Amino acid sequence: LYSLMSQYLSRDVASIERYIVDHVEHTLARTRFNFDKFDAYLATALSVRDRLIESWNDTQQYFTEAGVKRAYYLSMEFLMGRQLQNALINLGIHDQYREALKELGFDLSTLEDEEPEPGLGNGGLGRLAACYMDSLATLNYPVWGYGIRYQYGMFEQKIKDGNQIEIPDFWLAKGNPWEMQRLDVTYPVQFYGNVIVTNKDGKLQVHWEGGQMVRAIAYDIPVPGFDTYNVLNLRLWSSSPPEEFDLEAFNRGDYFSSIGEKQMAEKLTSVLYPNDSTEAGKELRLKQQYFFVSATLQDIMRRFKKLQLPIQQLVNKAAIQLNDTHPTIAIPELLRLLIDKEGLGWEEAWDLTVQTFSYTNHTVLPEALEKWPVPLMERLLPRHMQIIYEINRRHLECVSQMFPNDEQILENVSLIEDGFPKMVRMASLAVVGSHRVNGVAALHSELVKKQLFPHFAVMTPDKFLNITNGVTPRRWILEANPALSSVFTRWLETDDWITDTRLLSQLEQFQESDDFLRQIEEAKRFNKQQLALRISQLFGFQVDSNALFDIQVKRIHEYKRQLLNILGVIHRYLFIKQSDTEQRKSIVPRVVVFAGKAAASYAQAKRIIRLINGVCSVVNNDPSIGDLLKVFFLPNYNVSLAEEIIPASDISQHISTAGMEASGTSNMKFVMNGGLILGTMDGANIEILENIGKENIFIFGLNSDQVLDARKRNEEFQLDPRLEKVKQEIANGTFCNQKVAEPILSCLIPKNDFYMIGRDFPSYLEAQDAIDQAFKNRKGWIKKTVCAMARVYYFSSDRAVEQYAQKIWNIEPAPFIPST
Ligand code: DL6
Repeated sequence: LYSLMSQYLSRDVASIERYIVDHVEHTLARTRFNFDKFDAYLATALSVRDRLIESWNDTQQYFTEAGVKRAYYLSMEFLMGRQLQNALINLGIHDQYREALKELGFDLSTLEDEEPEPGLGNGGLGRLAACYMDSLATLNYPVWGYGIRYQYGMFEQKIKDGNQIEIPDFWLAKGNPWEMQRLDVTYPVQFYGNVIVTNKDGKLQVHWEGGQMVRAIAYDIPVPGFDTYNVLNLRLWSSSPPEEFDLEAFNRGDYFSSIGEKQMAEKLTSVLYPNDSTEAGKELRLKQQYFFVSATLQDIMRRFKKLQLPIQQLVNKAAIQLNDTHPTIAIPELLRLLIDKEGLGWEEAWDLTVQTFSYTNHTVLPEALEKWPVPLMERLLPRHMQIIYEINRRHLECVSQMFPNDEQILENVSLIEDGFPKMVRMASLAVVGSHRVNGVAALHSELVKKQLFPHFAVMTPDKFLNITNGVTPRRWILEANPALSSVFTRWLETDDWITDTRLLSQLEQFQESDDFLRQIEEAKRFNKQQLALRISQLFGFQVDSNALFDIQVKRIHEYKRQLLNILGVIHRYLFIKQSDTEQRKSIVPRVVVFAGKAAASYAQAKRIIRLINGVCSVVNNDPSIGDLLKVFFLPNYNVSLAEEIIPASDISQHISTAGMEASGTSNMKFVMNGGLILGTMDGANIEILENIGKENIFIFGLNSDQVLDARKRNEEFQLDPRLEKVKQEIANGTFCNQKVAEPILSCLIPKNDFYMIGRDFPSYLEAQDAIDQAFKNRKGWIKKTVCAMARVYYFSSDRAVEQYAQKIWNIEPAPFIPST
């Protein structure tokens, strides 16, 4: 690959060897004759980081000197995936490093596998943030990411006797070569305490005093773009005790309580919260949010202050994006800084705040829209609670002018929910305090307006917009699928598609070329063989790579309906078992793959994992089934595993109950990699259908209006007899014991079936039949995948971040061109 970046780097293999060996000797203090694989990985990573730091410094200095407006992406999660391969490819020096390491006796891809994956996110939301950082860097936008450096990321999942076991993931155990600790960038963060009002020369002044202090320390991770000199920054905060020792406690002889305080401070950023369990540890979660937001705003303000501009200019120099509701406390925090520290009046401070913030909503699930108990907020953040009350008072005044004498509306739109205790509605606060609010797919953005915030949408219709998610073609095509990438480059006679996915549309013209179709098929076969190899290493089963690979990988959640999938698998199993030799000839062999984690406290999701594993063991060990059906649950789904699985799919399932999946992003990745989708009319599936054509996607089930209607009516209906049979088999205990089976079966009683599994089951099976029929026509199938790949270019994160930059942040690209 040609790379602009590589012009500025030494491309010479001998110097690369020298850089690596230098780190072995001087950083790791090993001898050049004695270092193991992990040392080699570390030294390699450090040598790449050196290159990144140089560009990072230049880029940041350039942004400062040019005085550009910057955007800040605040996210509690960044699921970056492994860095080494990504950095080498983006810098255009992968081949040179492979060569240099070969000379040193190491294989680069083996070293890449040595890298522990930082699991600093739950799933789609965190991975989206990582895709956006890659695109922003590639397109030279002046943006920084801000987040938390959790010491324990998403747990490691093991499967024991079919059950999920959670193992803490101390990903930093062997150090992290990609980060730079910045002991020069630290801020105090305050909790608890009291609000004192003083009168100075007739002017009231508000002070937040006392309480607990924690120190935030910055860790910077350089984010290289593809084929550009620009390198962006991801700044993650870690908590530590304040610098001043608690002398008072010490002098009281209370040595242990002074140490206890310190440990408390360190605990703050120790663990990532799951996004689908609600109650546990609320206070710590809110503390994490405020800690991260407070440090970030102090940092942004410090950078702004260096420009020596009037504070009113903030909006021309900074745009702040709230990635979901989690960082919403930033809104009252900025107001507090502007009013209490900068001395602005309320109106001016409020306008500035609203113009600075924008908010992306990522879910309509009520349980994921955060609310905080008022008593907790009053105790932990007393000044913020006062500010929120004042925002609410003014907000309700506007509402009652627009909707006079309507108590119901006032109650609905109030930022404080009545009850015991009263709760602060953070999503509503995010809407009121932002000038733009976006959903992440067309349907979702409509639901945000109609279901979540109907009155806000009437009051401020121009605030709401849609920006459909996208994924980066660098990680998700180029790196994950080198076989397919080289076919693209060969036929397009350019690798420009890596930064301009629209070029992929030209692939469609080759669909009549047998040679092209053969190469596409070969790439797919190669990827399926690789996955088959992984399956045989994990489970000892040899699977046929000519079988249809049918994949569902994502968080395990009832609304994502892994249950519907496994019920379909059981039906298929029973069907094969009762088929005679003649009937079996027409059955398409399938390999069904599941992967995903359930939140540790989500009992039903864990039962579904248990059922899936029960089915795996019965089906795979039933000699009467042979190669016609094999089912696997791959443990510990993460970004690296996704990179292995996604290129190998023929079909992937995105089968959420319509109206419940905000967007989905793996649906985009699968299609880019030549897999077709089995899906519902939900999230981004709808737009994927519109782009690739209905003949290239398998859609089934109720749409979102029909789901709402069915829930409202909640009528009795007759379950499909095939589903009854499947239920009977589960009830018989074929796959799991009664403790697991009963709560699953009870959800399938029509009156309890919130997720519409019973209603969608017949059309799901019909769609599965259509897939089998289509797959039998090999050439027809490959043509479908080609059309889909050629037409899915819209879902690149390059397009998505450009929309954020233009429609929300109002920022321009700022490429730094070094003098050679
Ligand atoms: O926007 C990224 C991603 C979407 O693709 C998923 O559909 C959506 O579920 C996810 N949202 C969240 C929010 N929290 N919860 N639950 O993870 O965002």
